[in-house]
Amino acid sequence: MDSRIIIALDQLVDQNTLITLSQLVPKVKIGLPIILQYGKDEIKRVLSRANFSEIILDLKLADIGSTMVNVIKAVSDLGDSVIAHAFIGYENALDELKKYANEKNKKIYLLAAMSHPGWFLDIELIYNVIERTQPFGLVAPATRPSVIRKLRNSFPNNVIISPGIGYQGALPGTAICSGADYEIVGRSIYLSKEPIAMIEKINEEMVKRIEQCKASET
Ligand code: BMP
Repeated sequence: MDSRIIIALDQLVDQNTLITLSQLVPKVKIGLPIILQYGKDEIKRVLSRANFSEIILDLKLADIGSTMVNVIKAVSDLGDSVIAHAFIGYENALDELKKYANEKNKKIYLLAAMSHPGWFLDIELIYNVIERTQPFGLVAPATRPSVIRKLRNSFPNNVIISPGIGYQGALPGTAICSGADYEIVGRSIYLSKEPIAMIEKINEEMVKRIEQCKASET
């Protein structure tokens, strides 16, 4: 099975490590902290020899449309897709972001619910925003499998990517067992002294858990 890990880079690893990681996992999520810390050109340089099939920009977008478009304009050549919060709503916010993203051939992921314990919004509140925005994908918390199941039932065609594995407590494979397509892993990898060995270990654990949950379904 191909790896279903998305590396969340909120702290930079060296270029050689990144090249090897890109041979092991399909996608990377570039965090705002490293863009602010190192600048766009340095991030571009570090990514240039890596071989990710998708570079997702996590610019923490939650604003009126015009501001979000300006943020993306500044760094859009870094990646293929952008994540935006769904709770901000559609008119003069996600509608404008969607229009700009379509023009620039960028995919949009809507963050439907968050992974940390303090998140308090009801998932049903944003269904209408998802329906209207028609994003490529959704971000949903690995720490809340029931939320992933609800989203998967209501939005069978969206790619669901899921943070919360490792440092936030969810075990590798749990989000995919609930209906996600990819699991986002950050600190467990970039803070590890041996990120390559760590990714292999997480991958193995993920595959094992997915096989177990598939077997229990049949
Ligand atoms: P980590 O594996 O280190 O917990 O990283 C998770 C990544 O996913 C971070 O980049 C974080 O900003 C992001 N994220 C999250 O953890 N929960 C959410 O609800 C939404 C996120 O974007």
